[in-house]
Amino acid sequence: MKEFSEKVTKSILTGIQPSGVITLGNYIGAIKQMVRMQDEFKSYIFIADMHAITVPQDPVKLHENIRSLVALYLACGIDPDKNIIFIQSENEYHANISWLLECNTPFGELSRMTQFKDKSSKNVNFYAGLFTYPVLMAADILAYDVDYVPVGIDQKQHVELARNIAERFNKKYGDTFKIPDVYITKEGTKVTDLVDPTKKMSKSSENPKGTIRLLDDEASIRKKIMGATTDSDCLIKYDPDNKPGISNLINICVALTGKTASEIEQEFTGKNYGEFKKYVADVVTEEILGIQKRYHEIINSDELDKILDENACVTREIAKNKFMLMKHKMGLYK
Ligand code: ATP
Ligand code: LTN
Repeated sequence: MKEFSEKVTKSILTGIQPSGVITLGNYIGAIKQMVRMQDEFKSYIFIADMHAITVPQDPVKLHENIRSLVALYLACGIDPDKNIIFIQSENEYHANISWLLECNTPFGELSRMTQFKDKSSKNVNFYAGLFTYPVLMAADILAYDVDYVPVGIDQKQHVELARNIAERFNKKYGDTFKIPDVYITKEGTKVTDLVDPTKKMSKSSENPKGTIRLLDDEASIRKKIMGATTDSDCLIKYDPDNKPGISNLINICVALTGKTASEIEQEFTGKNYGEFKKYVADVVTEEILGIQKRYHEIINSDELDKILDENACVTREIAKNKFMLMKHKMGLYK
């Protein structure tokens, strides 16, 4: 069985949906943070594929996205020796735990989830899974008795629901779950859409020109950056309110080079937007081409399958124990 290093005591768990190829936004805002956290925490990182099917998915594309997301994680520096990376649907106990939790979750509490209200109001045809999704998320979290759940602010309400569900279950049936804390990931590193810099860059975005995906080819990455929306005053200055386009490009450079915004401003004093964009394109392509090189070595390797098979076993064992304990507490045994 895989063991975490003895030096780390606190644990985290986080999931990302394979709803498209991950973007530069996901990389800068989430994955780079996970890489930084991997020496400090026991980390469970999983591909939330059962969450992805709460909205319609093309099966062939979904399958491709799942495998490619795992390979991208590894290529971005998530170390399989320090993290347990796994695919949610490979561990049937998440769904089993979720059902027991659903039967302990008031309908009214789920009706208050803002993400459900948002997503269901945009589409007349939505499915029951979209409504019960936060309970599956609670199951993902509570199965592993983790200390923290790092998520963006949009997921905070779901983690709070998981805490409520756990507290209520513990009270009703006796101590069963550790109560996790939400760990809000920094907003400072938000990357915005290149065409509409007031919007978040998002992997399910419909406009490909505004989004850089980690598997885009070099020419198209350069083209998207050179075509990024800016403004007409020709000043390279960090000012997110008045110059969202240029500020987004500066943010990207800060995240990828380690330079400060004012160092970048100084370096480009008196230069034009074309020169600056060319620099941004060089920085981004250098980073992404390095990731792609590692990705292509990993995607079809036996190593990937070995890691996923091993971690499916490890996580199944942990989640199975939790499921058996819950069943027992609820009187579901012969
Ligand atoms: P979707 O389009 O499917 O909603 P998304 O690309 O918006 O996906 P999520 O799957 O919701 O991303 O988020 C995965 C992680 O990436 C979260 O931690 C989130 O905070 C982070 N993230 C997503 N987009 C950005 C962005 N543009 N800038 C910084 N961080 C981001
Ligand atoms: N719902 C999250 C993904 C997710 C998750 C989780 C995150 C599913 N299960 C458990 C943290 C912990 C999203 O859509 N970003």
